[in-house]
Amino acid sequence: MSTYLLTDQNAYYHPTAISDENQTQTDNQQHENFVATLPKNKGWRSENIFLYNGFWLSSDVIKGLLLIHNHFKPQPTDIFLASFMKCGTTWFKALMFATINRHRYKLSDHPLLRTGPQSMFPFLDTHIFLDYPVTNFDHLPAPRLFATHFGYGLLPKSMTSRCKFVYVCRDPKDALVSKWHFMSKLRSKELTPLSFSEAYEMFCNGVSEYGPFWDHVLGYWKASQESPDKILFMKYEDMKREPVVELKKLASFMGMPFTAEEEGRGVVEEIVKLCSFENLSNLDVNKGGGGGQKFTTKVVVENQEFFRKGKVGDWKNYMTYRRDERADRFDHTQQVEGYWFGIRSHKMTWICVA
Ligand code: PAP
Repeated sequence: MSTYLLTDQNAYYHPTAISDENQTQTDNQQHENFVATLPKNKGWRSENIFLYNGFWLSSDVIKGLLLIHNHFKPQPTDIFLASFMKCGTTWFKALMFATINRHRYKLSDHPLLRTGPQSMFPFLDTHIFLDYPVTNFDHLPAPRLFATHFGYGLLPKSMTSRCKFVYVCRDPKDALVSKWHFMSKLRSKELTPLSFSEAYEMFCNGVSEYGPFWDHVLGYWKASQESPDKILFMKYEDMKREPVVELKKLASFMGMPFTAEEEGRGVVEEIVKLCSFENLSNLDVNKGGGGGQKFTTKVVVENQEFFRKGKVGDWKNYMTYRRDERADRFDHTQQVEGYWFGIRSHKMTWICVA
């Protein structure tokens, strides 16, 4: 069985092969038949993505979503890291795991240093079916940590009403650039490459895996306004600018605030340093040294692919603010269900106005 963690530590997993090949084939056929009934569009990694309950999803993650609805048993102590793709999952995985487990591991000999952030806790969307027919997470110690890219409205009520969510958002222009690089690397070589221009148009039209971006952000944003004790809405840019302040906020929300004594010893700064892009991206395990994220039996992504530049504002190398008005389209035209949600990109500050 595939497990994150193990007896005394929440850090490693050992997926094994699916055992019943015949049953798997029957299930897969039924799933493909169902997906074939959905509206489809061009995918960024695979040939197609499908519109399911308002979000564009790959066939694999639709399977994961259905399994989550049918089989996942949320615990009130569960904490989810939710995000749109390329908005900071890897970074926040490291920060959340290191913070929650700070009494278990010495920072000088931390599992993050040996395995990388991807192995710290399960990416539920696909991990749910890595163990045929469905992965069991009952053995994980509380609080269990999970990551997901699913939009808020897609998740079962049993999860959203009982569990805590940390949502990390990022300037969509940087998320687009990051996603285009990432998906281009993973894109099947049998398909024609996706140009940045095409990706830009698709992203603006909401057509990308887990999109539309704005529906994703606003789903969590509105829920965080209604239930601030259940959903913490955070921003990649804020964590970059004031990591100590933001990490303290995150720790308190997760129910493990830093004590004055810990703050005095510099524990917050040490965790920030441990999880920094500079530190993590230079570790062997994150530089092609064997670590990776197993999404499905076929899709395994090496750790190094989750570290590129780690900067705010790389979009400026891809979009010209005034000349072609591309950036402008992101900043000022997004109105969703009566909310304006814009970015003053020149200052990198966010405005969210109801
Ligand atoms: P995912 O959606 O596939 O899980 P995710 O981790 O959310 O990816 O995003 C990857 C981005 O976070 C990359 O951004 P870039 O392409 O603009 O460089 C990656 O470099 C960045 N990233 C990864 N780790 C860190 C970190 N520790 N600090 C800051 N940024 C990071």
